[in-house]
Amino acid sequence: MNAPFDTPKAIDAAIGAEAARHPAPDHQVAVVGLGYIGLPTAAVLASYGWNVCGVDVSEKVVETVNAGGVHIEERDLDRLVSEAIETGRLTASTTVPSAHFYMIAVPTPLTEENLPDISYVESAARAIAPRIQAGACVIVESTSPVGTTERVAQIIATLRPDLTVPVFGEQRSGDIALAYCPERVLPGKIVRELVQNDRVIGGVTPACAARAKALYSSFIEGDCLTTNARVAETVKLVENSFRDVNIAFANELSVVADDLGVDVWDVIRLANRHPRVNVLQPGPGVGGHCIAVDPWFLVSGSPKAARLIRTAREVNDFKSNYTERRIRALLDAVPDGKVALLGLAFKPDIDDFRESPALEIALSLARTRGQRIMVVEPFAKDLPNGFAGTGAQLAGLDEALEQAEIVVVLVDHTAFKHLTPEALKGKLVYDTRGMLKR
Ligand code: SAJ
Repeated sequence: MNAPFDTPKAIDAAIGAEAARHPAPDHQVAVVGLGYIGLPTAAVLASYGWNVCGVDVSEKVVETVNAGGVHIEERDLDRLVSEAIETGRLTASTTVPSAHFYMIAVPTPLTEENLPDISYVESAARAIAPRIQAGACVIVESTSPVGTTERVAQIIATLRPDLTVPVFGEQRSGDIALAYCPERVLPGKIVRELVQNDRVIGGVTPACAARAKALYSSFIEGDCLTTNARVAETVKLVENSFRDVNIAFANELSVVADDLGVDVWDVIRLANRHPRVNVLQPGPGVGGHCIAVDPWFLVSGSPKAARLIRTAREVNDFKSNYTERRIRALLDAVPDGKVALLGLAFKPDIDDFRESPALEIALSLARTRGQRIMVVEPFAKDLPNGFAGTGAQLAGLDEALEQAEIVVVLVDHTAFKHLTPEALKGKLVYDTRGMLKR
C-alpha cells in the first residue's frame, strides 16, 4: 500500500505544534494490543510513514512480529507486516513506550453473565499512565460499554496527578487528549476497510476529538466524523446490534417458514423485490467475536429498555439449537447413515472458527454420533482439538458426498458452490444457508 500523500508533512500536521513542544517521545504511535485490529492498524500506520511501536503482553506475539511474521490470518496482513518491519517503521515490544498517540486495541470479552469485561482496557490504561507525556493523545478502539473512555481518563488522572486530564462534559482542555474511535472493519477485508471506511471519533472534549482526528485523517480515505466519546461508544454497539437484530428477523423467519411449510429462501427472495424491504439471510446462528457479543454491552447498559436487542440475541442463539435438533432428526431418519457437515467457519471463505455456530453444532453432534460424521472444511488442515476421540473425520467434498446419505450446508464457502442437484441426488439435504437456492 502506498501512502497517497506527502507522508512526513501529514505526520507533522497530525502530531501538531502542541505535542511537538514537549520532549520527543520514543515513538509517534504506540498501539497497545496486537490482535485482529491492533496489528493491522499498526502495520497500516507504518505503511503511511508513522513510526509505530506495537505492544502486546505475549512475548511470542512480539517475537513473531519483530521477525516480520504474523500470528493471525488476514488477507494482505503478512505482506504489510513484513514490509513495515523491514522499513524499521514498525517494532513490537512487551512494554509501552512514550508516544504522541496511544491506541488501545485490546479484547473486551463477555463474562459468564453476559456482562462486559473491560479489565484489559483498564490494564492498558495503567500501562500507558507512567509513560504518557503532556501533549499526547490516548484513543480507545476496543468495542466498549458506554463510559469506558471516561474510565480510562479516570485511571490516568489517578496515576498521574501531575497532568491535567480532560473531563467529559467540561470544555477545559487538559495536558493530554482522550478519545474513542471504534474499529468497524470486516474480518477478511480488514486491511482494505481500515483505510477506506468512514470513522467516528468521539472526544472526551471537542479538542480531544480534533486531536485524535488529526491521526486518523493522515491515513483514512473515508470521512472522519467527530462527536463526543459517549456517542461514539454507543455508535459502535448500535452498528453490530442493528445487524444482529436484522439477522434475528431472518433466523426467526426461517423457523416460522418451517412451521408454515413454505420455502424461506423463496419468501425472502420475493419479499426483497419490494423497494423498501431487505431481509438478511438466515443461517445456523450468528458467530464471530463482534455481532454475537456487542449487543450484550447495550443490554447491560440499559437492561430494562433494550428488550428487542436482548430478544434478538436469544433468537440467534436459539437458531443454533434448532439447527442441531433438525440434523439429529435427519440422523434418526437414516439409522447408521453418515452425514456430511459442510463448513466449520463462522462465515464463508474465512478460516476463523472462533465463536462459530457451525463448529459448535458439529462438535455437539460429534460427541454423541461421532462415527457418523464427516466434516468438510477446506480451511482446516485437521479437525479442531474438540473432535479428538469422537470418531468424526475430516473429509474432502467428493469423498464425503460419496459416503454420506445426509448433507448439511453449515457454511456457504465458495468451494461448495459448484454442488449440483445431481451430486446430491437421493440424499437428505439440509441447507441452512440457502446456498443451493442461490
Ligand atoms: N450472518 C447471517 N446472515 C446474514 C449476515 C451475517 O447469518 O445475512 C452471520 C454470519 O454468518 C456470521 C455473523 O452473522 O456468523 C457475523 O458476520 P458478519 O459478516 O455480518 O459480521 P462480522 O462479525 O464478520 O463483522 C462485524 C461487522 N459489523 C457490521 O457489519 C455491522 C464489521 O463491520 C465490524 O467491524 C465487526 O463486526 C466488529 O469487529 O465489530
